[in-house]
Amino acid sequence: MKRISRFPKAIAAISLVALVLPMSMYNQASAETQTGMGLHYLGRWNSGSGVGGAETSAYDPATQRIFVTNSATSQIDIVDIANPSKPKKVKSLNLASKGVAGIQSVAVRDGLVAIATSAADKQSNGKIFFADTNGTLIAGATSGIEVGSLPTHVSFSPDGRYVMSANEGKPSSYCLTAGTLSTSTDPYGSVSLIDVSGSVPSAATTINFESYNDRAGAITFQGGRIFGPNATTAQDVEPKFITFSADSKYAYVTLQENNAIATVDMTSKSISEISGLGAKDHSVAGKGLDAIANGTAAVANQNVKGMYLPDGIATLKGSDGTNYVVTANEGVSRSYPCLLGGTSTTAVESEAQPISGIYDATDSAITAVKTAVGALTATPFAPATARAIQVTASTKIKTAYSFGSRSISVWSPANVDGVDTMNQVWDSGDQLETKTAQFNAAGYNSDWNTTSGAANASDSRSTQKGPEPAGVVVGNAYGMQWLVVGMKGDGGLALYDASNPVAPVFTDYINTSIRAGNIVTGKATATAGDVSPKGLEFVAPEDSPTGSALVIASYEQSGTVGIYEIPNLLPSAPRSVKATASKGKIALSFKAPASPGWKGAVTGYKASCTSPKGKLSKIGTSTKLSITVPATKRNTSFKCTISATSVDGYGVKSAVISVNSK
Ligand SMILES: [Ca+2]
Ligand SMILES: [Ca+2]
Repeated sequence: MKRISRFPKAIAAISLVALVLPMSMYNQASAETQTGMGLHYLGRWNSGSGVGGAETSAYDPATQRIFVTNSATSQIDIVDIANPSKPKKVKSLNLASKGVAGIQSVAVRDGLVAIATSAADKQSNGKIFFADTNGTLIAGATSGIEVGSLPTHVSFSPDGRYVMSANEGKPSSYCLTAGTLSTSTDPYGSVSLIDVSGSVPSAATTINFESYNDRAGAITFQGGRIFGPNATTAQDVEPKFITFSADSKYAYVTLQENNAIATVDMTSKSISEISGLGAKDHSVAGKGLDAIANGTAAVANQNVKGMYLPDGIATLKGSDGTNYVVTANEGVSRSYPCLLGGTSTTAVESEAQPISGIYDATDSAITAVKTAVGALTATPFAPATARAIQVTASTKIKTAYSFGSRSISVWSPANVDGVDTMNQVWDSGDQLETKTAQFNAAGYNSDWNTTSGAANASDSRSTQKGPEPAGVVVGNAYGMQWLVVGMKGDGGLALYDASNPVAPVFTDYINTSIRAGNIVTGKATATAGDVSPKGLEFVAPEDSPTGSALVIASYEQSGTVGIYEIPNLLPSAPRSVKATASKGKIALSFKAPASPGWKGAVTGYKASCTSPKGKLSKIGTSTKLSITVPATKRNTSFKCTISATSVDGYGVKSAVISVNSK
């Protein structure tokens, strides 16, 4: 297990400064120990299924159980995490007998578990199943509720009224039937709303994007992408992941392949906005990338544009109440028969092409890019070429648009403008790739080989999506807003303090992969640890079995769930302080703080008493401290401050007492 705090050892000395900081101060500096205010590994649950055995999890505070999608076996595994260091499986709910051939997502709220499933025919409509927290299907809805094609994410609205699914509607190919792209070949993308305010969930309202069919050009112009050959906008959009405004009035849904975010007006049950995201300019300082798989980690500026193509999305709240969304800009490319104009219904044609294979040799600028980073994959489709043309295997590009931006971005979403460009307020730039290079050199930009089960070579994914940030989750704890990013192509999690959402601060990184392990032959014992994080869940302290915030990460390649704690290092003050002054001593006694921080420990206590002759101090670990005082007159007044200091030295809280000498 690798675990890295956010600052180098040289800064450790600064932690002493915290002793004189104001009460309850949170200081960004941290010692390099496993005691900082960051992500601390608590435990792991192993599905035993390996790849696909644990893609996403939902936590129920009432039962302290997690519900884990096991798409390898078409079941939900119910796991007790009352002791997060030793998760134990309670039971499974297997849905194979219901015609389910894939489980994509799960959510839980107030005792109701919602499960997003697909049938063997991925183009047919999927179903949402509902169960109680013991894994019993809800009577009256045991056959599931039909939603759109391939529900890939399911979520409750914050007010608890709706369960919403994002239905990707992925094509099986772009091959034509009688001259057209049939909706049985490329189904509509959609979102479905199920009102769960009644006792038994009833039918879904499925909302498609037909009203945007005449706006494919506008969406592309505004930085989105509608590019499946012969597909209408309604067919081409692929809703992927949902987040809601805090007031439940709007949902924001990533359209991953389309490089866009759709706004759903929950009141009118309509799509009120599609916002294109544009592309990141990797030639700008601070926004570089490592586009060369040469075994060396080196982030550099290149004349390449990175399409954001986000998967995960979460809502951030500004201190003034402003609503923002944050996206994990994973990147995705299409690979289907007939994509590049072929007619074979079985030969897969891929959008992702090395720049060296599609650059226009008559253009000096792209030729220079090819010389620099020719193996980096890019698209021959829009925005590299005109949207309306038929792209073929011989289509050439003059600008390189690569997949994903290797970053997270914060956006200010619009709600009712029709088609627009999303307003970006912050991007992590090259920070994720730079930090993973620093903290995970051995596993840098690499995932695991799902056939051999072994880790791929470091730097091997640099020509594709690099660290591949795919999931993001936001939660509140200790008066702060936290943001966690899961990186599929790195294996690690990054923690940001996002209390100011327009300027999140990198705070910690953790990676619990084991490079020598194997995700195929070692899957029963999780020899590879946790590989390729996908679903992320944040558990607030008030809902947590430990009393501290938890992050629950589901790992799609290892089929494991990792549980991490963000400890509260902001201790409360020492309690029941007593002081007596006599015989040249001040004797102080007190009880330990009620919430002393990580693992119930504080580094120790510092008592300082001021007298007419100056300040006297004592540092100790005992709840009884004795301070020798110089000879003083009777009835000299001392004012004593007893401070409890957190284990990493930057959380301090104090109690004050006055005492007169006898
Ligand atoms: Ca579709
Ligand atoms: Ca490299």
